[in-house]
Amino acid sequence: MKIQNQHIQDVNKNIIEDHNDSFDFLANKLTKNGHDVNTILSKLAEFQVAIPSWALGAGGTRFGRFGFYGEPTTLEQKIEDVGILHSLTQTAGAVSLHIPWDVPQDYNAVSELASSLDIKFDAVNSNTFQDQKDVKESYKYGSLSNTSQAVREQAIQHNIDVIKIGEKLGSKALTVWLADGSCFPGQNNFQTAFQNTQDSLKSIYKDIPEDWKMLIEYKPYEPNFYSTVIQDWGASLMLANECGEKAYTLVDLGHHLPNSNIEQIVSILSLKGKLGGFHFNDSKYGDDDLTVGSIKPYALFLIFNELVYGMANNPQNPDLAWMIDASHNVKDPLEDLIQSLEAIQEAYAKALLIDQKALKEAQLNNDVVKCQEILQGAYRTDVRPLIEKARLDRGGAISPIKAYRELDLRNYLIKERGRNTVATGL
Ligand code: PSV
Ligand code: MN
Ligand code: MN
Repeated sequence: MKIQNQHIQDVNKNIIEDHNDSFDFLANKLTKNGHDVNTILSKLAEFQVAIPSWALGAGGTRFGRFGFYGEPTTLEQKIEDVGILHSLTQTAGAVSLHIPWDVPQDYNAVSELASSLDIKFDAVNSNTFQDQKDVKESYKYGSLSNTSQAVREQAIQHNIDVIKIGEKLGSKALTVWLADGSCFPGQNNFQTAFQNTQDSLKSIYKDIPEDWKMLIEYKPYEPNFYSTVIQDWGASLMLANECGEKAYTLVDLGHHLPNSNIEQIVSILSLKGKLGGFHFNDSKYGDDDLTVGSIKPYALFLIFNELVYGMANNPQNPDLAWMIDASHNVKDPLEDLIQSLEAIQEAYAKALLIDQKALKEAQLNNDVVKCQEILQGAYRTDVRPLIEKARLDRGGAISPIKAYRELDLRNYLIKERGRNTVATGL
């Protein structure tokens, strides 16, 4: 299913006047305060976030899964869903595939479909946290860290196969997330597990193409509950440094212990030129994978402050691979992703409003109150008209949720695909 641009414009018609009023008011105010509104708008329009193939269906928990009707079952349908998101929001111009869930049957057809919807293939993700069909070795006790060489070799080969698939689609990065770890003290020798992982990653790295990145994701716990081999950014950074300059750390917002200062992690990785990728989500307790910005929007803004600073001051970093990594148990996945995309844009726009010069001056004067005023002044600005305008200028919807509902898109998908479809993935 492809949305006609005219349909989006028809929905926009009813709210365009309101939008124009609030945009003009905000743009005047920002211009008076020395902001270049057009530059902000083009930065917002350029900011594209990848949608992972596993976020397009209902997630579920270990207690059960409540399906969402009309879920995509094939790779083509997943790409079409991203196409819907992109048409409405103009900020979801990429998809991140998970192998083996998303191995294309027909590479040309898949590539053509994606480019017809203006969608690129972002990082490809390997999967050594489940046992795959028709393979000899099991990952029950780990993959790249396993004490068995045969298991490690199988996991290494899988990652190399994933790179080859990504190359055919034009991806430029491999993301490695390992479930490896232990559930009980004494189960693993920490040093052996880490050393094995390092050696395995180095073997994979040899096959990373010249213009690719290898992104190493960390996570402190789950599915292993006593230890995780790559548990934090320090472990990830050590491994990336060992592998070489094409290897980077990937920060997933949900992969930190409670109250971690994620913005500081982001800042120091940027300084060291080792921040390569970013997974957005939100959480109250752990790796909850909730809608971005739904629980801690101020923390998200502070993280964006560091990202914006890093993008402006740390050319030693590559262009980051941005992705939403969320799970949808009670909401329509597409509505949830729209809300996430909006929250990302909102935090980014607010961070762009921070007067960096004034902040630096206040920091040099140790004017702590002023520093806080500057940050919170930007945070308290209602930037929604800017985001609306950035979308509208590119043919998107002023209000993507409203358009999604008014165009009755879920029912179209149900009619096309049937009710009880189940998306492959997490
Ligand atoms: C599991 O925590 C996880 O959500 C990681 O964040 C990965 O990015 C993703 O699964 C898919 O491999
Ligand atoms: Mn992740
Ligand atoms: Mn996660």
